[in-house]
Amino acid sequence: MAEVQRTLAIIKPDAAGRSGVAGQILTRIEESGLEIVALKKIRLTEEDARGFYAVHKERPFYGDLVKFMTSGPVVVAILEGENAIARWRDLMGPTDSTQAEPGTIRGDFGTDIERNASHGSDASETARVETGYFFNATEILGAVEAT
Ligand code: 3AN
Repeated sequence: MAEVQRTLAIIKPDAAGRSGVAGQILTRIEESGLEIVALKKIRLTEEDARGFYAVHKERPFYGDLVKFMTSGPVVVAILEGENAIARWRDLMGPTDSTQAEPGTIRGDFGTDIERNASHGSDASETARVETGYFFNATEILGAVEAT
């Protein structure tokens, strides 16, 4: 049986700032069978964004990425289901929106590699760190019983 996982989803400012788009993305998540077990709309501070993307701090795009991620509200969510990490990444499509097929979130709502509409954790350990970065246990459905 496939492992039940949790993964962090972020609807980035390019998508969360467009009327109706966050709702469409949340609908796609629910229609895919993934369960939204935590959800909030927030505006990241520079410190939030720098910390979240700390693994990329030596990369040339880091400054621009932090600027973009703080440019407007984001919607952050925890998704749960069997193989949730890979399933959410499949729904999003590849990091570079110009390479993403129509029908994927990045293909339909992203622009390029930076303005790519959404984020998803890439592995179990990053999912654990990333979900904990934005949510405490009392904000996650079932988390208290699950731990
Ligand atoms: P993903 O979010 O698909 O796992 P990562 O972890 O490689 O992709 O990159 C994190 C974020 O950094 C991406 N979502 C994207 O917004 C940004 N990024 C990655 N590579 C580039 C790049 N070459 N130029 C600009 N932004 C980039």
